[in-house]
Amino acid sequence: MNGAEAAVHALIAGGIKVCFANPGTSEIHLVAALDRLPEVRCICCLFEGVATGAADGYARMAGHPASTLLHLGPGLANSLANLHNASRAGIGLVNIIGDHAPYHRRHDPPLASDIEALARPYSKWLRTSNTAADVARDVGEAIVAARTAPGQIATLILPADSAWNDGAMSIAAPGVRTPPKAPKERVEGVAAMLRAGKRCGILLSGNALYGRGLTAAGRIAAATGAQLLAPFSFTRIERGAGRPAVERIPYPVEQAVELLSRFRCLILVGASPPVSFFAHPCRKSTLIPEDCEIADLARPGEDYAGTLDDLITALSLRQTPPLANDPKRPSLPTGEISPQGLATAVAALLPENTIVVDESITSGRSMMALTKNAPSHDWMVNTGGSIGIGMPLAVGAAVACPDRPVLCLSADGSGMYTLQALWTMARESLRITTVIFANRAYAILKQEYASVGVGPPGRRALDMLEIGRPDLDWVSLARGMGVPAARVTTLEGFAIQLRAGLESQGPNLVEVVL
Ligand SMILES: Cc1ncc(C[n+]2csc(CCOP(=O)(O)OP(=O)(O)O)c2C)c(N)n1
Repeated sequence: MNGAEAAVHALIAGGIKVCFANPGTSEIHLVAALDRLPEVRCICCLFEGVATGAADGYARMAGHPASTLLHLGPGLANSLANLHNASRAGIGLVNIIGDHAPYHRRHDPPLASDIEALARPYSKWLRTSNTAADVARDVGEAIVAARTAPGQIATLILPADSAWNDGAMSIAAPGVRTPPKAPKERVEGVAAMLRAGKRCGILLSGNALYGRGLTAAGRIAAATGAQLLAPFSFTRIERGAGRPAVERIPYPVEQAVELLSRFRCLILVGASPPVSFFAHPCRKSTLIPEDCEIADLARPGEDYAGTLDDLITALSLRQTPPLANDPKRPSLPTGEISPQGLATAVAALLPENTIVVDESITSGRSMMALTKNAPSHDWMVNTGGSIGIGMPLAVGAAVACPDRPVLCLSADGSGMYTLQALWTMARESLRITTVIFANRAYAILKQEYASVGVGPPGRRALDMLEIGRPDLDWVSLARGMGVPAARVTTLEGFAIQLRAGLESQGPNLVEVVL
């Protein structure tokens, strides 16, 4: 068996089912091995940032990692922005990158680069497999690392000769490290804090925002009056009717400070104390009031749901059900397009079980508030501030959950970074409705410009903050990649296209002209 075959056997043994790939010559032996071993589904992505973003979306919804397959340093470099987002969020991902055989690299061929140096800042685990005999063990260890809570990026560099040489071995299924629960003293300290009756917020992150963790947190909130909070950047929230209410810390600093000023103590579950995205000449970086006490309940890498269950025991809560949002649908809005009207239409039409991917930036600021009582659904957002993740995340989510509709809400500027994802949606017939908010501007940057006090933007500044002239034609862009598309200019038109899109079994796109 050659190293490439051993790598794929090890991926299969480790439960990796999907590989988001953009290979090159140095990865051809891996491509051939993947061709022979169909247990791993290979999904071609036309830009590496789509591959890493899709692997992120897949892991968020499937609960286990996917792999990527990238070509040398330049392929990795193209993927880094979304690898950054995944690394900020604690997403598990097995990142496989080919390299030249060392005897060839010594001649400094055109595509040679220091791949380890490029990968290091984003990889919690990083290794080059130097011989075919090492490959299976290294893939197994990469999978264990990727699955280590809360999830880690494990990068394996596979030189071409390690892939093509014989003498490789297979491995047994790699184990999974069970995350520890928080120590008893921490749980008891937090229980005492909650009993003291101070106004508490519980800031949840990672998998505490869905499944068992969220249910437990909802029970604690119902019994103690604490408020559940999510960071502005979260991986996935289960929300809507029947789910506990969780308030997301807003992006605008004034609004975040105002929300957090309500609390005298903040209990952290895998989260860090909230900070503003950017420094500002007249503002502090931290968002919580100075007299607010912070308590770490569970730290990243610990078992959030298990720790929250322990907190329930420490508080002697027996059968308190979680406080849940009531079901409520607004009626369909009519008339001129507005952010509020668009959010109302989404709330009126969102099918139960939809996965919403939200990179709508300024156009979607009302979306989460207005969909709070819609039938239960999942919501995912950008986790590292590097824009261009929405459509790739949607690809990964749709691959992980083929029976669920995916609604991808994307601002036009953000969408342009990784629009190649549309082609993968068409190629794989993914059930994704993409809504593009075409305001033809980097609207948030215009707001930031106004807020830093540098005066009104001149023509040259505006040319860097507006993206019209020429106006992007999203309908043609989508159709050109095999995705049916329509443009709407009224709320009635939006509702018709959105309903049709969400009912369809394949990809489609709606361009909303703002
Ligand atoms: C990779 C990357 N490049 C640049 C930026 C800086 N940036 C932040 S928001 C933004 C523009 C957002 O515009 P759009 O997505 O159209 O949303 P809008 O603000 O118009 O609602 C840019 C360029 C970034 N965050 N990430």
